Amino acid sequence: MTKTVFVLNGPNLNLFGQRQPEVYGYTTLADIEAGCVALGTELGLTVDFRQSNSEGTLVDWIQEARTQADAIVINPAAYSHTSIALLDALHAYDGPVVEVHVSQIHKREAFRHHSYVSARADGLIVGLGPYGYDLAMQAVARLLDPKPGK
Ligand code: CA2
Repeated sequence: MTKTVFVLNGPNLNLFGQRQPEVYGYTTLADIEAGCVALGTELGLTVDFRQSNSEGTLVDWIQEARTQADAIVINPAAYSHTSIALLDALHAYDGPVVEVHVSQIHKREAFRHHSYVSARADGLIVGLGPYGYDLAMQAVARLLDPKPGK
């Protein structure tokens, strides 16, 4: 049976490719979704890609992942820096979690340097643009099916 990965995206990420290209580039969230789905096929993973501007909806999806997803890739966007609710929800989730940020948050404003979600994430990928999602997909594939010595 193929394994399922929830790729969850937080507030304003639907605007990728439409505003602030100097920070976030020209790739749209639809492009990122297509890349994740294609890579998922290569890796034998079913991708369920979602975006919400609502913190509560993201909490609901993380709770849904407890029974519906083998791993979570999450870009919590601005909720990274504010949301204990997302952290608590992720603490109730047993599978691998990889946190992605398209921009290099540690080169930006001080308020972006801390992520509550990082306290639960098994891995972090920051500053590598949309390619970070590909790396996160490869990371969860490896975490779900570890190779000896790697
Ligand atoms: O670098 C990332 O992926 C972020 O998670 C993006 C979030 C930001 O709050 C985090 O600190 C880092 C914001 C995404 C907002 O995206 C926009 C895209 C175009 C125009 C306006 C916002």
